[in-house]
Amino acid sequence: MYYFFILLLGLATPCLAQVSAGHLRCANRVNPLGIDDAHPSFSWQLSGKGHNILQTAYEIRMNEGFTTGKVYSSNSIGIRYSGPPLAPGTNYSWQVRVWDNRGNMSSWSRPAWFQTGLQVPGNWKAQWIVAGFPEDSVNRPPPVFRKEWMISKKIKSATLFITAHGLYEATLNGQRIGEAYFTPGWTSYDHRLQYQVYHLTLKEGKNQVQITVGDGWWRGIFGGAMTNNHYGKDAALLFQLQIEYADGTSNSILSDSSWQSGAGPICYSDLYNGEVYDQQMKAISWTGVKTAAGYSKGNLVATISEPVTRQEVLPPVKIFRDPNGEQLLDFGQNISGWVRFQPRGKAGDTIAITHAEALDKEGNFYTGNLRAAKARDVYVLDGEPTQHLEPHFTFHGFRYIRVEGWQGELHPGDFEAVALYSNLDRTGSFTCSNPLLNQLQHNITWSQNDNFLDIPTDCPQRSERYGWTGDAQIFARTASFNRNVHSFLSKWLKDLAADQGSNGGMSVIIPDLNGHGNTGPKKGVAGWGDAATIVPWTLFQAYGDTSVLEAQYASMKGWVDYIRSCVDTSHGDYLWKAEGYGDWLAPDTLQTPVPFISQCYFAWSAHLLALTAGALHRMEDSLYYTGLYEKVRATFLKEYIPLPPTQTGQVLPLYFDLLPDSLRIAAVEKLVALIRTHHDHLSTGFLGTPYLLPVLTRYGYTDLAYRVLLQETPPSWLYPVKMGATTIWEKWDAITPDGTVGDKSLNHYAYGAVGDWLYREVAGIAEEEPGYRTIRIQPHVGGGLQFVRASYECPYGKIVSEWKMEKGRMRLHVEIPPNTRAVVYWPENEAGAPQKIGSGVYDFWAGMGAVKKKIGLTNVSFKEFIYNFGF
Ligand code: RAM
Repeated sequence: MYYFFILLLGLATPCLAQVSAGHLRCANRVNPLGIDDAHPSFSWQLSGKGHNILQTAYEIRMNEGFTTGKVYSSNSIGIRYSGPPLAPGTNYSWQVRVWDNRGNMSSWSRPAWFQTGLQVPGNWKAQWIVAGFPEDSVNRPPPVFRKEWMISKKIKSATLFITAHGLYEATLNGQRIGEAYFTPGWTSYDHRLQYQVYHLTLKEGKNQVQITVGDGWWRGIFGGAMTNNHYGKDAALLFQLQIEYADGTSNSILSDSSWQSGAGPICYSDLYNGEVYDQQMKAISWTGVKTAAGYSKGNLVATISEPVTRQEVLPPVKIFRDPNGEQLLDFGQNISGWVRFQPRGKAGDTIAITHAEALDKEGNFYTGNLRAAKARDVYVLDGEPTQHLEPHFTFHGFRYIRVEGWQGELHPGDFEAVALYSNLDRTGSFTCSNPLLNQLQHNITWSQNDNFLDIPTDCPQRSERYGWTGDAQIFARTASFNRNVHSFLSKWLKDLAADQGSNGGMSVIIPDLNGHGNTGPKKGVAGWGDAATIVPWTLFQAYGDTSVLEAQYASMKGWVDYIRSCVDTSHGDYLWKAEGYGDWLAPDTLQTPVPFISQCYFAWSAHLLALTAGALHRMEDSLYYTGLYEKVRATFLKEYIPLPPTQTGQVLPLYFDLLPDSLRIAAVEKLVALIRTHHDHLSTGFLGTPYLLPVLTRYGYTDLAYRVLLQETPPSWLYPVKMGATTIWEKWDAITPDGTVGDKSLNHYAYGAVGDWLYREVAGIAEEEPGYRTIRIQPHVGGGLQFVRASYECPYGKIVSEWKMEKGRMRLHVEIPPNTRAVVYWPENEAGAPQKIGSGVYDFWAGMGAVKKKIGLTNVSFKEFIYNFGF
């Protein structure tokens, strides 16, 4: 039994101090460059002393003279710009002030700014250029493009708009431009090629830019078949620099036929195999360039997500020789990125660095799970005292490296592993009294880091690294706790929509590497294609942003209509029998039938679409898809009762609420029995795993959920932890107890989807309505945990939920940010009412009498959880 209290924060404490507005975001980012949205969104957070701060009004003003005037609204996130049309390539600064519920007015916030992009293809004056020299068709060294020019006036500002077919790295007067790597990123290039915007510091006199364009996803070797030229044959550059002078004049430096090109010191580069770099190549022999008038500018779009940047830099924890005598370094953490090192050797020495995730059973360097990826960077040294070396247009998933060709001793200080991934704000933290669970959380966050390299990938090491849709949809909820994935996943969803088939069908990977040119019909796989509905819905829950739903609506609808179109309804049934991957990698010999899974997802997607239509006030659609959902569900009940006797066979219908009350109890009991026959172990694969513990908790079996979570023998989450994993494995026993490393990835975030349960149910932080305007705090004690500390930076600010056991009682500590409310549920409290302490900080003490009680099924209706969004 749970009591709940609604903290109506608008009521209680008297006015103590001024309110202020800070943490300004435009389009979810800090001072973004290159905004092409005509109505970018503004968000801010309130702060102030004392309890119960709510916003009652706001005013936004811009340097251009635009002001919203005082708007009576409690909204502080996602406010759309509503002023006069924004000009291209222009810097706008903005400020906000707010009024609170005690009549306080804040002062104007510190200014924030954003710079608009080029907005329309017609504003691109630059021309696409390609190398003018005959290319070595085997190695295809990335071309270097060069332009020099003089400046004789005082410069006011210089703004660069740049993109490439391939991956570019640009320097201005020898200095790298910007901190972004793997630009322009990977998108559905035919429809959406991103450009980036940089503010440059030019000098009076001679200026020079050099841009190297690597093969990347555009034309490099990529995909299981190790073929190249997926999007085109040439590496090409588009460069437009707008210079404003102090005297009010301006001019542009544009990529055109006046540029030069040459082969540079990077002799070879691709994402899987690695890079070859010749330090001895000192001077580039320059020739002209060719313009490529036929290359499109119609697909150019502004970049909405955060760039990939350098993140952690790790020193080696061990330098050693393996039993085979190979020279190895261990960096102690499985990462995505590369190794930066101080070369030592003489002219002509060749150093090769190969990357691996693991050592084999005998302790030897193991690359058997990389498939065709060579993951090898090769450097030919010039023998001169020199700076550090590192690759440019490749990345590797690794913890260990093998060094070949090194003369003499290796010094730990000469090597470091550089993690590279999308620079998303860290939003969540979770720690508890169980070190193994803390390591699990560590592994989840690292698999997220390593696989959020511009797109959400399945794995970062082998010759795959695709945006597998199934993996992304099951992990999205967890991902949104750990980091701010709002823009990152919104960007990927745009590619999902762009690559969707004309019939709404979907490739299982996005961007659709193999079928990107296909504008006709495509097929679809349950649990994978459903990323089209589940990911937007997940973002809506986390960020309260209906614009994601709006932007994806056609795609969501397209997907559900696609499934509907596969169904033969002539006998009144709505049965989707699609084949697919099923409960991928489920360890049980008895597998959950794929058509059953398809039917579950058909219902779930129809249901989420109906809710989405409701949230967007499309009432006709809402009714239609609710009706469709009911029919799909009715067919499900007709066809699939009794449920397949697997854990996933119970979990999906329970989580998706496909069963009438009369069948739920039996399904829950069956699930419990199936777990018991597996000696309190899970037996679920990719699709069943994320919902297993949430279902157990929902139906009052939190104790059992903890037991399953805390198992240390496979299949379990903690078995890899006990085996020394530093990331989440693709398969429960990717390394078997005798130390045999199979052919599976050791860095797949899918099973890390349990992270959602850790935040939501163990720490008890959840959205009571989308975007956390109302927060639910409902921790679940168990598993012998003595304390849990979690925090989550929601759009309004920081939420904290911490609990600890003290002398048989539970102390719950809660903090919630201004402009939110919370509903706090906690175990029956013998001690009475909660106490408030400090600003937005609350402490509760609960007697533990009720903790072990099962929640009656009637108290926990699915509808409460899913429909209770307040609209
Ligand atoms: C594997 C991928 C991915 C999974 C698919 C079905 O090759 O690694 O994780 O979604 O297959």
